[in-house]
Amino acid sequence: MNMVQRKTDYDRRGKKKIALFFPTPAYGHYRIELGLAIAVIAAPLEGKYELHLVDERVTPNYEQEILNNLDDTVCVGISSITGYQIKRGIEMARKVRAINPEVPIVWGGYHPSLFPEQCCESEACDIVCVGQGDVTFPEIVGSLAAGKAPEGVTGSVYWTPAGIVTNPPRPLLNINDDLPAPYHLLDVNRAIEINQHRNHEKIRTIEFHSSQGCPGKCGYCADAQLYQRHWTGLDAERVIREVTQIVKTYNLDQVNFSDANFFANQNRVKAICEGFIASGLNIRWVASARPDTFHRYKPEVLELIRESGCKRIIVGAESAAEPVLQLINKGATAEDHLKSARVCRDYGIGGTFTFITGFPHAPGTQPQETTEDLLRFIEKVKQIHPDIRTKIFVFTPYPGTPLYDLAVKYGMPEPKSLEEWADYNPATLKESVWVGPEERRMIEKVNGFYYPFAYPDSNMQLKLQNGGMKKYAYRLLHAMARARARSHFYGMPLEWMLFKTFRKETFEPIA
Ligand code: B12
Ligand code: SF4
Repeated sequence: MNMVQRKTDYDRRGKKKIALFFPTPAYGHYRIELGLAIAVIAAPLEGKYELHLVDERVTPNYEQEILNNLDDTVCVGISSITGYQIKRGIEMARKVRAINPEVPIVWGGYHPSLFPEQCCESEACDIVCVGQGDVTFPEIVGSLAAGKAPEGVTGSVYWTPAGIVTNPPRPLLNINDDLPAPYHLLDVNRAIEINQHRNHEKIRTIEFHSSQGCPGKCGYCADAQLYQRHWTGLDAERVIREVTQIVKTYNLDQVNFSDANFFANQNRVKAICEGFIASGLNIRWVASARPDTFHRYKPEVLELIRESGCKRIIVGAESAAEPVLQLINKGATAEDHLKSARVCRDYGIGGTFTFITGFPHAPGTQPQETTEDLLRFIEKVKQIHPDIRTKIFVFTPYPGTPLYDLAVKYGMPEPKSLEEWADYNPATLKESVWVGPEERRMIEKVNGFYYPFAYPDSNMQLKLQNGGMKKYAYRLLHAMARARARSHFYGMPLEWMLFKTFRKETFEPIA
């Protein structure tokens, strides 16, 4: 039970404003993916309240936009996944409290949904929306506007001076009942422009969410916590209609499907591709696939995927070692990864294959796959199809997953409060017991330099061929990186140090 003396007043009768904050999700310069979550929960309230949607990465004077609007406010909402977003969210909550301690603060998103009671114990949070907020958030607002705490609002948990109240969970919503994604509530053009400026590219790209959930059981994945391994997709006609709409409205060149598993239903994918072709939409698109599904698609559907503009599929390959694939319950084999690479090559589609190193192993035992093993496998993938980008991540255990429980069993300390979770992310877990500093440096080198130069993807090919005078430097680096990757000798990496030193001034960043 929380004994903090708060001044929250749940009686918000007559108040007109709602402020929603989407904090920066990660350290460093990630490509901005739209903060769709705060737009989705705000959409049903449009026209009824004065809405202030603030994305820390996009909204100019983002802090003032929240803090100057606390005078006549129903509540402030904060969206967060585990890690850095919590840190930024707590900092904003403290500032809100300092100006108007009576305003209720509502948290939602993956992390608060996993630990609603723990969140409510923090002074930064009064109410948590567990899971989807499309209906729960408007109902929370309805309760506050009627002058009371969210008593009986399914899917909500809230703090009271007498203790924390947990309402029953809300069943999953049918995705086809959702309102069309309310892009107009976000500053989409500014997000596109920031991304273009950062990546020196002309391609205008935004995300579209066409399905939710995934039937997979991967032991490191948080998706099942929110969607209970239940996959549902928007009907193909709706995807075609809404994608056409955003392409026209924002003059887009590319749409990135941010679904957990876009390719779960082959008939739907086929219908979407046919629709894109028939409408003459002429866009590029990118989506995620499981390694064991994509190469099993029918040739005629693969042909449609290419023809409709698919430029790249993102495959979570994770590992090539059988014991590791079993440990993480991937439901795919190394052979599936190689088959997926061949299908990409044969149909002229690029790929991004992600791998993870540093899965937990019992104290005193050796890892079942080293970074060195992974590099040898990646080499095979690259030789099949050079337009497969690869990225190795260092494993970060996310709560609510079987591998998180295993990591804790093997000795990883568990954060115990919202404040402690704020520092939990890949950048700060540098002392991971499963990946040493030497291996981390190796991963940084191959991710950021050796592989992109040794195996040029379509973007790098352009730089090697048309990069003005710079193309000669690119070609030299390409030859050196290729020799390193082939020989697996990365000692005395002079070229890497030079690259790191001069990259910003001389070369374009590698996205
Ligand atoms: C876009 C995205 C990103 C973006 C933005 C993150 C974000 N906060 O949205 C970027 C690229 C930055 C990103 C980075 C990472 N991500 Co990510 N990402 C996603 C992705 C693909 C889509 C999220 C999305 O936009 N959904 C659409 C919106 C509409 O849905 P939603 O966010 O779930 O919001 C709903 C509810 O959660 C709720 N809600 C959300 N916010 C709020 C706020 C309030 C006030 C209320 C009331 C309700 C509410 O209502 C919304 C509508 O129903 C998901 C996977 C997925 N398909 O969901 C992973 C996911 C969120 N990412 C995840 C992870 C692990 C990461 C990384 C750590 C990966 C990595 N190894 O680098 C990094 C973060 C690094 C860090 N923390 O330092 C995990 C999160 C796990 C966790 N415990 O939090 C997910 C679930 C992937 C997975 N299956 O494991 N990611
Ligand atoms: S396939 Fe992807 S989304 Fe599905 S459970 Fe595995 S990691 Fe999660």
